[in-house]
Amino acid sequence: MRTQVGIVGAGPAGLMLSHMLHLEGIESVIIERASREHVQSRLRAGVLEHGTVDMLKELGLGERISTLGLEQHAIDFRFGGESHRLDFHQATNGRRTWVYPQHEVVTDLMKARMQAGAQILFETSVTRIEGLQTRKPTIHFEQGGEPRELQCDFIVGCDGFRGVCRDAIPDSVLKIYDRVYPFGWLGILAEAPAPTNEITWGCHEDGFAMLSIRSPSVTRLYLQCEPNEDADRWSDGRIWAELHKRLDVPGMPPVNEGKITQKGVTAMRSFLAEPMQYGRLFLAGDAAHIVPPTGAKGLNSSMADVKVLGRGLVEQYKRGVADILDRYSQICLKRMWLVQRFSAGLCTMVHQIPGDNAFVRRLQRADLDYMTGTVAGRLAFSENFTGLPIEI
Ligand code: RFL
Repeated sequence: MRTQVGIVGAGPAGLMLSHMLHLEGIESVIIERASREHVQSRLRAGVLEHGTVDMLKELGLGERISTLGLEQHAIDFRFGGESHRLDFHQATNGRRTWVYPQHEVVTDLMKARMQAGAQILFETSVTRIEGLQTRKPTIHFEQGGEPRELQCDFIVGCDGFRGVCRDAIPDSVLKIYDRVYPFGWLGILAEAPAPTNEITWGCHEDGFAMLSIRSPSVTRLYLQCEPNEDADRWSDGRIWAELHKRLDVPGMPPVNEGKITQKGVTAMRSFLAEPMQYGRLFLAGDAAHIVPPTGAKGLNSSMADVKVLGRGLVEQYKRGVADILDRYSQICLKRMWLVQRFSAGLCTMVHQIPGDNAFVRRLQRADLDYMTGTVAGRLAFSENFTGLPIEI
């Protein structure tokens, strides 16, 4: 088999890149380990940045977002027993975010790709990639128990944090930056209307909590917990009691209880691999970086990478100009370190960190006061949360 761009992974990054290339007449093949149903039903991210939504709309994928997406203008930070509403729409002169679940983004992308006759090999595992410093890099995979090969001009690793592509970059070249946080999130989906349309963050002395509307009848809720917490130790009663304690404040509608339909624990990690390219291999999305979910940057960062890479590949194929491709890692890393800074900073500001003393806790409180109570603090949060520009 042969193609122009071989893509490993049909998550949001892989599907979006394949879609962008198709619109410019560039051929790609995606190889995906999981089934199509599995890929489309994975419940993950929910907040889309301004730039991500613009990108989806520009590429003809905006129809369902326009009707199902819930536009967000503010976050309600709750601490000290009070509500502190941070209006990022106002602070940035009109920038906003959308609540539109990741599985809906994937569904839109999958539909567009399938309608265009995309070549996606599902339930097919890539075992290794090689020849990255040659003009004919190769993807090795297994199909029906048989070893096969796909020869490409370029390989793009969109295979997530636990994929195989990053490992193909020699240890002497690859530098890893990693931080694992000493807490996790117990996440639930509940059949209950959210008490407000706005995302609510509870920064409580017993731990962080978050509430986000998913649809008029479904709420997504998170509670800070131990990093390796057993979700079964949390009865429904215990979950609702903690959510009320950490999120409810006088004068605001309390958390609405309902049937819990999904429950799971997410670990918190900051991770970055440098460089994001090696010879004819490019890494995009979670394959290159992970952020704690506090800043809602994971999916959005995957889209930002793909925007740069898509443009670089188009320049290369259409005009023979390699400038963007050559600088891909440099362009993405500059923005990604700013995203890491924001996500890690927010993560340590709002969680209770085991072992921290009273002084650190008062500093956390001062950070929250500054962020919500000053013009500069509100603006800094707002421009980061709604999405930093991509300088190509
Ligand atoms: P993905 O989605 O992990 O897709 C990688 C794909 O590669 C496939 N694969 C392979 N295929 C073939 N051969 C192999 N050897 C393979 N190895 C792996 C996998 O099956 C998979 O289909 O990476 P991508 O495309 O970079 O997308 C990244 C996003 O999924 C991720 O960043 C977000 O979900 C993170 N995230 C959030 N991001 C946001 O922007 N906003 C949020 O509000 C937000 N909330 C979250 C999140 C992630 C969470 N979890 C579960 C990690 C909330 C949670 C709980």
